[in-house]
Amino acid sequence: MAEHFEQIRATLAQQGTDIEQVIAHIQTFSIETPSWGYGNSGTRFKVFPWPGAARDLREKLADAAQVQRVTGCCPTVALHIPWDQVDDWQEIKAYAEHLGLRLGAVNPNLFQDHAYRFGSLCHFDKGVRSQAIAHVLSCIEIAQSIDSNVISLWLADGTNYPGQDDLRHRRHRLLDSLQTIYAALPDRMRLLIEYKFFEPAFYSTDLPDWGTSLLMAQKLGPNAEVLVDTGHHPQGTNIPQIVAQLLDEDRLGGFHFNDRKYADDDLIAGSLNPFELFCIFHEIVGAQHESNANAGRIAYMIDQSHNIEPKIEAMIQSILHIQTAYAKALLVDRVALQQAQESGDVLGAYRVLQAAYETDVRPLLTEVRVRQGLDPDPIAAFRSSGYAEQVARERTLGESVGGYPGA
Ligand code: LRH
Ligand code: MN
Ligand code: MN
Repeated sequence: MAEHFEQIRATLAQQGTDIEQVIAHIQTFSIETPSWGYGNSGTRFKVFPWPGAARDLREKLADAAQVQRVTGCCPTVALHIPWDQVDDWQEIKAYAEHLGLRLGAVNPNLFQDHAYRFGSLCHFDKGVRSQAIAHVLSCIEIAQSIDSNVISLWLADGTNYPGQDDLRHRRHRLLDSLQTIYAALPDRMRLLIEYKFFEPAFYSTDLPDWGTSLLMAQKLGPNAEVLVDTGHHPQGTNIPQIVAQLLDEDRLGGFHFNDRKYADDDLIAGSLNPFELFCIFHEIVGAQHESNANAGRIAYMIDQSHNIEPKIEAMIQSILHIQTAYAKALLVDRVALQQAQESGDVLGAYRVLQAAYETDVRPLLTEVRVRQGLDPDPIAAFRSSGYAEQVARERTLGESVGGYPGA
């Protein structure tokens, strides 16, 4: 291990990079986990209850604290309202802090009320639009009261059949609703607009792609940005290029990481396509090198709902994959890359990237963890803690409060 670490140090030194800089970047990199990833949820076919899965927000936070304990890089937890509806937010905030956590992005739920059959912010009925707007405004208030400065907005709005509704009118309603929401946004708060190309609507989706989200964000103002959920693109979409474009437009708000093979499968981030994840981080690190301001304020979040996997371990595994992808991107020899690019050396440039991707960064991440007083193997640390067995004994098997679907 030590020998491998020295090898990485030497390779970086040859590139003119001090390994301490790389370590410092990894140490300051944090990822937000979602409250809804800790409760029982599944597919629309079946929810298989996990023994000991969290049943309410306090238990979800307790589980998130375990993820933070073994990884050291997940200090915040995203909320979904009303899945996480509580009476006293100050009490929950204090509880989170007692666990060493902070409350993160607030996600308004605009898809599970009966009123939303034909949409929420785009609905033809002004009354429904007002209900949806009022819900987002109440989420802004919650965010303010818990010192969170991110609202992540995702709509299930769309149509199932051509002609079902007027697509341009829906767009006008969307913009109008978003403008009302944006006007209520406090200065320091950001509105992250998430897109998804299909599901649950199967003919048109009102926010289907990054371009539409970007247009909306640009019309709203500087505090509106785009949220890239990695599971929300058609097959073959070049997500790293979307990331590059958004960084260049100063509108990359954040990520919902997860992996998928077919559609919005919400699998462990980096489990199926780790190279794509690496390429995403390569774009971000490249922008960081050029002091792109946007690259420094990206909200890195996970959005996964596990059905058959152990939920806490799946979350930790995702973190490890994301950290690995970032660490590898930090190793890219940018000088050599630029030289190869500018001399038309197609394969040479590719091989620079490949050299970083193929580096075993485990010794580097071990070093980072040991310096933070963590176990080099967070999954093993979690397993040996006995926490999973303890909560399986203490928490009775049951449906979680909130979750998706089966909530
Ligand atoms: C929609 C989505 C969105 C929701 C979350 C539960 O597919 O990605 O972010 O809020 O899942
Ligand atoms: Mn998402
Ligand atoms: Mn999704």
